[in-house]
Amino acid sequence: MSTVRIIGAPTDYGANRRGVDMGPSAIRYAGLADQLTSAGVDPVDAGDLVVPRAEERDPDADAPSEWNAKFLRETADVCRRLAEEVDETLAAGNVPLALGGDHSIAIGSLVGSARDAEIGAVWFDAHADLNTPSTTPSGNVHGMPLAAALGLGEFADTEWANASGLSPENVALVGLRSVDGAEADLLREGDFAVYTMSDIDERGITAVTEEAMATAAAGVDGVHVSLDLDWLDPNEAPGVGTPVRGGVTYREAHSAMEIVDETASLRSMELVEVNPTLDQHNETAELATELAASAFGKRVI
Ligand code: 6HN
Ligand code: MN
Ligand code: MN
Ligand code: MN
Repeated sequence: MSTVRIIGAPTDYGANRRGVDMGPSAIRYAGLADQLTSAGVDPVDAGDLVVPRAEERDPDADAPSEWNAKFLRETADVCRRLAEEVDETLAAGNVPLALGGDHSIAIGSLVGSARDAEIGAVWFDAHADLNTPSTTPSGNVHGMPLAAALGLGEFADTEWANASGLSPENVALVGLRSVDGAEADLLREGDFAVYTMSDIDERGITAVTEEAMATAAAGVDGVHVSLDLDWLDPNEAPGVGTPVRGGVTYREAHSAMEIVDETASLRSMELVEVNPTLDQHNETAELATELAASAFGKRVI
């Protein structure tokens, strides 16, 4: 039985709306450990990284003056520690499951997962998260983690951000429906496998996810799955800071996670952007636990 090590990263640095730092608590409270147990894996909880509250910090401290990236110092600090935890978890033969927090923590997950290996990544998200400090419309680092981990733009020389074992040919983005101008250029010109909601409409979630996982897994040691809960339609997942209409349904999300499990290449995973202050009754966190269970092998019978 494989052991899944849960690592909380309760950040609230990357986005405009406060509350996403409560994600790890909400996801645990929604029954993550029981869900993972019912999936047939053994959950071990490493607790939360210690993360200073955003209000105690100056969002502009320490960033190079020409960089538009809020809380860069704090984000770097958390991501360095998360990378260490993820690397150690893998070195011990276990599977890391990081809980956000905002999506900026993916920089730490990817760097840690790719430290001693070649990896692929599948990005289940309404957004591409490929902005850089010079292209971002918001200055929010949760819109930049994939660019950071790939060392794009200003991140080329940022040691804590580059995931050396990850390259664009092994990156697939699934469910896109809100992409900024510079991100669209990158997606058109780059080597990424790109699946918008229109592709899912036309081809179905099964074919799209199978292809995304196969592309990410080709020739590498394993795949990191990044699940931003705003990937789902806001009717299913209202507790997210940047909801976008027209997302995947509950059933489509489960089908995709079942394919993640069937592909048998899952190396590391994260659940991000759950903001319980925007939920009625913790439903987005609950959904996150159910989807994690599907990704780790839970089936009806
Ligand atoms: N997320 N593209 C927008 C920005 O500000 O860069 C939104 C990013 C949302 C990021 O949901 O993880
Ligand atoms: Mn190592
Ligand atoms: Mn998103
Ligand atoms: Mn995201």
